[in-house]
Amino acid sequence: MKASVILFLLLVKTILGISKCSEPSCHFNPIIQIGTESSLNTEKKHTVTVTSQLPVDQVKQIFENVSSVLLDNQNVRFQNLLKLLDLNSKPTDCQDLQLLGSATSGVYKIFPTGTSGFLVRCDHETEDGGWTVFQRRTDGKEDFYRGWFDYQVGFGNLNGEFWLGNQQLHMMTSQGWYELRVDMILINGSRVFAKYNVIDVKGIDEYYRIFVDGYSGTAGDSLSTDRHSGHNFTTQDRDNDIYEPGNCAQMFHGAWWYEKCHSSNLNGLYGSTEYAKGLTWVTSTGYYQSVSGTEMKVRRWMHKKT
Ligand SMILES: [Ca+2]
Repeated sequence: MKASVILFLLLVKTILGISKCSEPSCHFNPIIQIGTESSLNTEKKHTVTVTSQLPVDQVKQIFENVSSVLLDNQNVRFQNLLKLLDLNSKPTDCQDLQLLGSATSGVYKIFPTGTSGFLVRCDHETEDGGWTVFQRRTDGKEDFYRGWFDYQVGFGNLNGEFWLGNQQLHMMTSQGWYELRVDMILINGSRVFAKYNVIDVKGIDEYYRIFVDGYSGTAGDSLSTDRHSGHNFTTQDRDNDIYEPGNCAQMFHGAWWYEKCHSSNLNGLYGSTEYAKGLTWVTSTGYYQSVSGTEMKVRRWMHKKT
């Protein structure tokens, strides 16, 4: 599988001849296929096929039709896709690292577009690997009841419990098209997951608002509903939710994309069985139980190719 992926990229790179092309409007004749087997929503498929002799602007136009919620940062996303085809460029996420030969889960440095690089945890085991992990709870040792700045820049230990940082999550998910996977361990020890075909996290000016869509999995959907998708990030010291009488983060001991207030709260109080304060994922735990472990991770669609 991995060998075929690299062969494919080399083939595309050769066909594209990117390094020989210096004109901004130069033509190329690629066959780029990006996508997943499943649909973005019930109407629209992810797969975008670009064939022969299309000018760059036309290719961009095709990408623009992929999803209305991902229209921001078109140019950055597109340029990044081209950069991915250059195997000598710096890895922009764990997907790149995997394509470059990394096979072991652990801590690595990545260089998303527009950043000088930062450390992340890569999961190369779950569902073919290539996942960049941005949240992890394992034992309750890290304090997750923190303020806006801590959630903006990240905290914790990449080998233990951590939040990577809203800014990092924004930079990563703006550079391409990403899917989201949430892995959870229930208190009875069983593992469940929720996967979403699309995740996009806006910048600080838009309060790190999240969009998620395209659920599949075993945990049930407690994130892409109206309660979370399209809502701002709120912390105990920064009330960006739409609950008028109060701050959802304060009420439920968390920090999350709250509406008024939540059906999931994975940055909540570890182990809590108080109403809606724990690490709840309502479709799996209800409001009076916590999950005992979580990992939230993203991966570029480029993973899926033929
Ligand atoms: Ca409020």
